[in-house]
Amino acid sequence: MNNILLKNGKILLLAYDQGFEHGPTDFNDDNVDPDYIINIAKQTGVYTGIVFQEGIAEKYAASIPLVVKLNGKTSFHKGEEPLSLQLCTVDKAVSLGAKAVGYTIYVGSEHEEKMMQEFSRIEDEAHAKDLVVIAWMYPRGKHVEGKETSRDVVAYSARLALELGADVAKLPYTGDIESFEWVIKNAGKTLVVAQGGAKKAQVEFLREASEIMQAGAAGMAVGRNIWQDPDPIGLSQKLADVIFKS
Ligand code: FBP
Repeated sequence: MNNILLKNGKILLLAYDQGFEHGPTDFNDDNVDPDYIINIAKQTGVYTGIVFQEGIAEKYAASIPLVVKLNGKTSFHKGEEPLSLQLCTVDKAVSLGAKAVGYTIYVGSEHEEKMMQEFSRIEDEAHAKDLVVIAWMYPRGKHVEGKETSRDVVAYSARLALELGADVAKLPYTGDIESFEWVIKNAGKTLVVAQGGAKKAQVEFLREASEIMQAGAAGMAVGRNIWQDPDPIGLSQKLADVIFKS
């Protein structure tokens, strides 16, 4: 894997694809504007990459290493077995200046095979172009219901990311250091970054970040916890202290 997303061997991504995944329900008058998010990244200088779907990547200039998310699904199909298919090609991501591509696999979904096949093809194409490949490994669907953050299911997801050839696996935090250490061991040479999740109090978010790093993670990919915070700049700096100084 090339080192483009690494600083001191760590990764801190600012994720902003929630407008696609969740819809405007996550936004207020400020963070509905992609430039507000880009400004957080520019002003703080702490993010090693920024994650967009292709449309935002095309229309907004970020000047921060770009991760283009290649698949996505809306939130209109709750209760169905999740499936997220490719919407943007690797070639298009390259033409937008991407240094990395991201793809979500819903581990445990009845459709996981389709996503794994698509991911596998994308991964070959992206590696041939020297892009970093990030797998969003999210346990979802009735076969893993209630176990989305359990040690064994998240460790299995981490292992799949390694077996599939991902450079980086983005995984949910399991809630304690010991179980997340096991997750990271299963990922082998695939780097693990933890997802931020829904907005929490700053102390809780920073405590979780510290535990994630103590477990040996390479970093985090965060969205709502930063750009829904009233002080995204201050919180980004506090988070960077945890990620890069651990
Ligand atoms: P957050 O830090 O806001 O959770 O963002 C991380 C992320 O993976 C986004 O890239 C994605 O849009 C979102 O979470 C999906 O969350 P979920 O599948 O839980 O709805």
